[in-house]
This record gives sequence, structure tokens and C-alpha cells, in this order.
Amino acid sequence: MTYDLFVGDRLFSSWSMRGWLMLEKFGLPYRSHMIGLYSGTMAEDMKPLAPARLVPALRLPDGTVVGESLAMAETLAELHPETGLWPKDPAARATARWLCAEMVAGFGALRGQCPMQLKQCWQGFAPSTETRADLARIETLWAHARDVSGADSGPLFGHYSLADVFYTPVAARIIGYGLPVAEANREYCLNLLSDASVRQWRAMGLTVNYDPFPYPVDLPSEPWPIAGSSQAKAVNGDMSINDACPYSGKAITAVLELNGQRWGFCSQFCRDKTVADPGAWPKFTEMTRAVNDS
Ligand SMILES: N[C@@H](CCC(=O)N[C@@H](CS)C(=O)NCC(=O)O)C(=O)O
Repeated sequence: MTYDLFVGDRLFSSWSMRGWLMLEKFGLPYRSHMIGLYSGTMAEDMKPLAPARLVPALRLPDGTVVGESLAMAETLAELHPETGLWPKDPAARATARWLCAEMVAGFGALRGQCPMQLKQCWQGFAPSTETRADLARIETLWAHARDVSGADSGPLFGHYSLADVFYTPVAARIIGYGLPVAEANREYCLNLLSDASVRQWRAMGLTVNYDPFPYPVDLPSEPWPIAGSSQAKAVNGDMSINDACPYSGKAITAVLELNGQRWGFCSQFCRDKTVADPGAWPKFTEMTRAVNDS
């Protein structure tokens, strides 16, 4: 049983990120398919999924296509009640549903003024009055969630749930544009973005070179605050310490250098996602540790 998930872009498509997190974070089996969101092929790529027209879209193992994030979330929660996609407690579950629905329907000013990007942190960004009002509403909803769940910090309902999935791209906007929120909420945002899966999603996104950059902002920027700057770099050749890709076990075709050591991968994609954030990949870390600790 495997789901087919159709996503558009990793660094910039907030809805794609939600779709991916709701499978990845809850251990559901899936294959990802990229749709040409910025390459001009989106309409053509989406044809087999019609009438779905936006990303993400999900194809169930029986062939049924689901074309809206909230409908995907409800469908997965119904099919996999054991995974805890929604909180177990009925009051928490109802509140989590409310927060997700309000996310889908609202916050137009924030979404319009601050398109999600996971690349860098813009400095000196001035949110409009309307964007500030959206942020205040989000903070009110987060406080309400914590009242209902009793969770002072960490996931909104105590355990990671769809509510955290739906607000992860909001966290990226708050951090990526330096938007003003209470310190505890900034911490919550940083927690969401430090999640291992989110780091992996971002690292995969960083393998793409954008020309032009989709949502340019004429401001100075600082590096993304999670994981720091990568010390790894791509190098030519196929000489490496390891003789099989840590992810696929296949032969080496692409190599990176980190701390004076060369490590190999089966593809440029495997290599480049590791270059982007070496610490995000447990299999790579295990491989380097096994060599360096021996
Ligand atoms: N309400 C949809 C929103 C999906 C959405 O807006 N996706 C964007 C990418 S983040 C998209 O497909 N944009 C392409 C377009 O508008 O043509 C959902 O919940 O899934």
C-alpha cells in the first residue's frame, strides 16, 4: 500500500510542504512526484490528476485522487487512526481541526505579503498593518490551542499533530521574514523548523537553482538560523571513502568533501541534498561516524 504524492516545489510551495509532512511525519508509505510549478508544465503535469489542479494532490492506493490539503489530511486520518494525525482527546481534536481550517481559509495578508521561502532570513522587513493583524490572530489561536491541550511549549496539542503540520509554513514565514511574535511563539516556530523531516525537506529544496528567484525581496538577508552554514561542498570525480551510496546502496557517481574527507553518492540529488545540510541525514551521519569512530 503506497500513496502517490504530487508536490510542486520544496523551498517555496507551502502547501506542498504540508502535504509531504502529513505523510512523512506519520510514517505513511508514499512516492513523491514533482509537478512543474515554476517550469511552465504544471497544467500538463496535472492532467492525469484532473480535476485536481493545484499541489499538493494525493492519489490513494485504490486510485482515488484527493486535491485539497485539508481533504488529504482528513482522508489520511480516517484511514490511519492509529497514527495520531489528529489529537486523541476530542476537545483537542476539534480545536486542531478548527486551527487547520482557519489556516486554509485565512491569513490572506500574511500569505500575500510574505510568500513562504526556506532559503534565508530577510532583514528589516516591514509587515503591513493587515499582516500584523494576521499574526495577532495566529498567536491568539496558538494560545487557545495551548489552553485546550495544556501544552505550554512544543507541539500545540502536546503530541505532534496535523495542527503543527499546517502551521509549519507559517513558522517559516515568521522566521524567514523576521516577523514580530512573542518569544515563546518564536521558539515554537524554531522548534517546528528544526524538526529532522523539515530540515530534510529544506535540504532537498536547496538542490534547485532558481533563475529568476521566485519571490525576490530587495533587502539584506542572513542565513537560515537552523543547522548553520554547511561546510560540505560538491567536488568532481568518483573517489570516495565509501563504495556505496548511504541512501540507496548503489554505486558512486557523485562526491562531496566535508572536513577534508570525500564521501560518495549514487546521484547528484543524493549528493546535493547532503551538501545542503549534512546533519539532516541520519544515514550519512551513521556512515561518517562508523568510519571516523573506528
Ligand atoms: N487550497 C489548496 C491550496 C493549494 C495551493 O494553492 N497550491 C499552490 C502551490 S503552494 C499551487 O498549486 N499554485 C499553482 C497555481 O496557483 O497555479 C490546498 O489546500 O491544497
